[in-house]
Amino acid sequence: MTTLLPKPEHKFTFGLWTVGSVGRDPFGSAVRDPKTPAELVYLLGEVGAYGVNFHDNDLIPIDATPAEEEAIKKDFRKALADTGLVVPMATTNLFGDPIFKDGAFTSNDPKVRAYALQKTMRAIDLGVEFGAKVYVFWGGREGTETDSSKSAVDAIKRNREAMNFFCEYAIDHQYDLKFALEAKPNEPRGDIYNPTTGHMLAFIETLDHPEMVGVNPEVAHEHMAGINFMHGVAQAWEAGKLFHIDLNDQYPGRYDQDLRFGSRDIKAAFYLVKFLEDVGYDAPRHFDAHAFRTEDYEGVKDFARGCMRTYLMLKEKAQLFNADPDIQAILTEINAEDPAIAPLFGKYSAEKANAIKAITFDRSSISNRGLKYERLDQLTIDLILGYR
Ligand code: GLT
Ligand code: MN
Ligand code: MN
Repeated sequence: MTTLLPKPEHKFTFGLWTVGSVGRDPFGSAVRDPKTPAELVYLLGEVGAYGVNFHDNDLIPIDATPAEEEAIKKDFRKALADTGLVVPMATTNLFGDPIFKDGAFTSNDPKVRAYALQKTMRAIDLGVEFGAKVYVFWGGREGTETDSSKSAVDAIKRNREAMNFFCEYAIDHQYDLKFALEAKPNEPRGDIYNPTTGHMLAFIETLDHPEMVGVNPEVAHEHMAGINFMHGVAQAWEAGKLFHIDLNDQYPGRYDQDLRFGSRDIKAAFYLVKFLEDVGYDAPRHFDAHAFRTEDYEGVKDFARGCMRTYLMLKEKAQLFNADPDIQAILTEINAEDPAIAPLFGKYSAEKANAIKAITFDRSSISNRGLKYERLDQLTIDLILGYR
């Protein structure tokens, strides 16, 4: 057993907006007093996080004067130096200000689209100034309530044009920066364009510089849509596009809950952690979640510690799974190759095609075989619950 203490190599990060959430929701006002960005960095240092991420306006309020901006940056920089925290990721707030009520890059109003370009370029500069290597795009307002209002095809084209613009901007400034697109099906808009990680992966291939752009999948966003999150993550990984990840939890079919990681669907969280650890995912593990509205800042620390602790417990469980003789025996059995058939797979040839066509398959003997998945699944449950 390890101590389950977070270490820098785990790359556990939190957004300023996560531990900094004051608990506002559509029905109620703040329940916690706001903390400054520097204070939040000290809080994260205390719980053992590796890094902190921000939206431009989490750090610098949208109407800050240049003098205020400098003072905030100075305090923030000092807090980073004091705690050793780094800033691996940054992003733009393109959803909070009323100007973005009908979207940013996809707005019908060219002035809004130009302002979104300006705000994002400035925010990229700010992120790079603090060392960010990944830049996230979450288009929370890029959508509609009524599809009478916008062309869905124009929206794709406008989004593409914006992403191509930022890729060239980063190249032009010789920034060591990759972009990560984050999908969400709805909320705050009635519907959001590119609603899943799969949509984003397809969109990326249409860009001028697809090699600079990957995804930032979020557990809650795919669970809202009832989708198996780990499958989307695996698709992104296999495509070389898993640049970042937002870990939290969510009951399907509900509002965006951003629950503590692993607190709702522990089995899904187990398969996710096992996947990330098995493949050797090495980018930040970002907890994009917030504490219950019932909590004070001690509760916020409990929340942050809990996210990391659950991840580390599940990582241990994944190691146990990989070393468990009963589980591994079943996996070996169900993954066995057939030496007579193996040479027929792979790249097409006329000979292989003819050979496959000529085989007589005994469908009933093949399908009569029990696959032992019930036993395998129960062994997994036993393991997760600590009975193995
Ligand atoms: C917002 C959203 C998150 C995004 C953040 C990045 S902001 O909290 O719910 O999922 O990752 O813009
Ligand atoms: Mn997110
Ligand atoms: Mn979310």
